[in-house]
Amino acid sequence: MNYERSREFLKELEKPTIIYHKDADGVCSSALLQEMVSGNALPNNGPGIQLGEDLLESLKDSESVVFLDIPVDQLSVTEELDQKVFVLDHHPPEKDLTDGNILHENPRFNDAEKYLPASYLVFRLLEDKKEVAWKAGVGVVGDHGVEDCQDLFEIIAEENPDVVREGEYTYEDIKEGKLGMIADMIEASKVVEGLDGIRKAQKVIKEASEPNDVFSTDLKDFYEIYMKELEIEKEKFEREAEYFSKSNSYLYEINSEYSLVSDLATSMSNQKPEAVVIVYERSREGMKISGRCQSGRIDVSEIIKYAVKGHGSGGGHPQAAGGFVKKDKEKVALERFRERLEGVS
Ligand SMILES: [Mn+2]
Repeated sequence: MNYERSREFLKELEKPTIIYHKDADGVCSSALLQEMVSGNALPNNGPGIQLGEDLLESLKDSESVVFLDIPVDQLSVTEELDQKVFVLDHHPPEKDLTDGNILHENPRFNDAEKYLPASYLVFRLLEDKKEVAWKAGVGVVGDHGVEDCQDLFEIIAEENPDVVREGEYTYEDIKEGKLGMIADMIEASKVVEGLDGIRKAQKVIKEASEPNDVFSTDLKDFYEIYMKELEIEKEKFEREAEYFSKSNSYLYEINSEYSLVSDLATSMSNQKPEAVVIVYERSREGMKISGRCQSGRIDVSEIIKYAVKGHGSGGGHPQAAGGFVKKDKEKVALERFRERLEGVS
């Protein structure tokens, strides 16, 4: 990651369109980048890391493009753009896109083990903007990146001592504090209002001058709706999930007007770290799946890949993974889950 080279490259861009990942890190890194470049910021609008056709088409007319927190090296979008493109990402890279008009920065090119979320990287690009360090803190805690970003939290503790106390900065402490709550509020905006919610959250973070500003916005309402709905689903999970005692596993179908599949899986897994938790939701398009096993006792990524094989896609980490099954193949996938969860011990 060469900060000086990135600054030079960004200086040459006039009003780039900034495409950011639709999560707390994407929201915060784009709000921070708007401190140094003027340009519109839009969330990526496809499923997962994808960009919708309409968004990609509209990018062809913009002067230049910045991709933030999106592993576009796994997509083919940059091949379709001939203007200047800056890619700033921290996901495990598949290839280096740097070439002619494209500058691709990722700290993992030099150090595969370093985990520095996009918000941290953009904050470092800014230089001398300590008053907005807390925005980077929100993105970093949203991405579980506190450990490798200790220097950032030292700055926040100096600037906002009421928000982060000086000392050791652990994920648990930061998550439980105001910065963690703001990260959850951004997530809640997406769950409750989808992309509109994410856009509102981005605007709120961009305009806020201190963390407390965020607590008197729409985001607070989204957060309350979200927490209430999550509580209802957690209770239903306890009553209705199929339990497989031999493997200590749960299989649960969620049916909510909000998109809570992965949040419910995370939440139940926090309560039952030894158990395998599989949550799924059917829709007109097919079936979305989220799996967790906090202790790592059983590799959920492997189980999901097995269940969706030939009928969709899936993957992730051993402790946390996701998948999707095409319409009319839900039954096949569920039978495979049951077969595996009954058998594994
Ligand atoms: Mn990120």
